[in-house]
Amino acid sequence: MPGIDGDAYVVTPEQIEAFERDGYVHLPNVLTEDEMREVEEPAMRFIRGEVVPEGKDLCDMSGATDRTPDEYTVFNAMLPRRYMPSMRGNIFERRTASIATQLQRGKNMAIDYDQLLAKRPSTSDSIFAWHQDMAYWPPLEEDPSTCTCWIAIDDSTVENGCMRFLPGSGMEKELRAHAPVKLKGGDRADDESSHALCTTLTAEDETRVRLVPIKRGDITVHDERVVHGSGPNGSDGWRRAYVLAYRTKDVVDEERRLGFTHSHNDAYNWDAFHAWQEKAASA
Ligand SMILES: O=C(O)CCC(=O)C(=O)O
Repeated sequence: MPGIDGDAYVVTPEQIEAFERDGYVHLPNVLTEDEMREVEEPAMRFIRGEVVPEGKDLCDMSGATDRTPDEYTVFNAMLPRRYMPSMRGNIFERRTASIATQLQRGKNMAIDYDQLLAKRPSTSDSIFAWHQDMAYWPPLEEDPSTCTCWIAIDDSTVENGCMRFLPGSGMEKELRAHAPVKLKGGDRADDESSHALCTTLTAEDETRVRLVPIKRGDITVHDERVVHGSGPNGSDGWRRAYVLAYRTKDVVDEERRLGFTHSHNDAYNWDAFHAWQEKAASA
């Protein structure tokens, strides 16, 4: 039977095909209401400022650089499991481990990083710009296959800025060009301070965009190349989500050898991006 099976979650062949074809898939009811506490309670400790990630691991992914955490419109805590180790091994990890293995057809997948993303209510710039995840990461030798499991802590709706995807965009031969998100007022932030990258959609792309509203406890899973992002939160509640990304064990090991942990404080982080950008520019 598809769905929850103890610590596992059984994915259907159709869901695996959708993931491979579109670059993302929506899986309903991955955590029950009771199980959601294991994700929501730690998330609230970050949002309330009781656990504070170091340096740039607490940032605003809207692209703004001049705000304090209580003003961030896309409140982003990188690596919650590093800063609150009691989160490790929770039910979301156990279930998504089984999902990642199935979607990647038995590959050896390991947790690469996690992230908490909370959009402040009624904020017009709480936009997560269009991007491909690989644009944020260094190009490596090993198999880059990824399952980024994004769980809705609140019902995620068109109004509050649900995920949106450009299906099939990950099949394109090259990564699209990305640039740092522009700050308000038209000044381009340097990548070091802005944290956020964006790519531009064509008019034809726009006709193919899929908005993916999901319920609390549902997840979307996306790969490393699909173009995706999310719109602003125009509702009067938060849009909270927790992300756990699995990549092949080989690529995670390669990243760590290079000192790349997905912390925004890594010395290698933006060097890798520059190398990628230069490669794209000279292609
Ligand atoms: O939470 C969002 O709106 C965007 C998240 C995202 O882009 C990601 O997890 O790769």
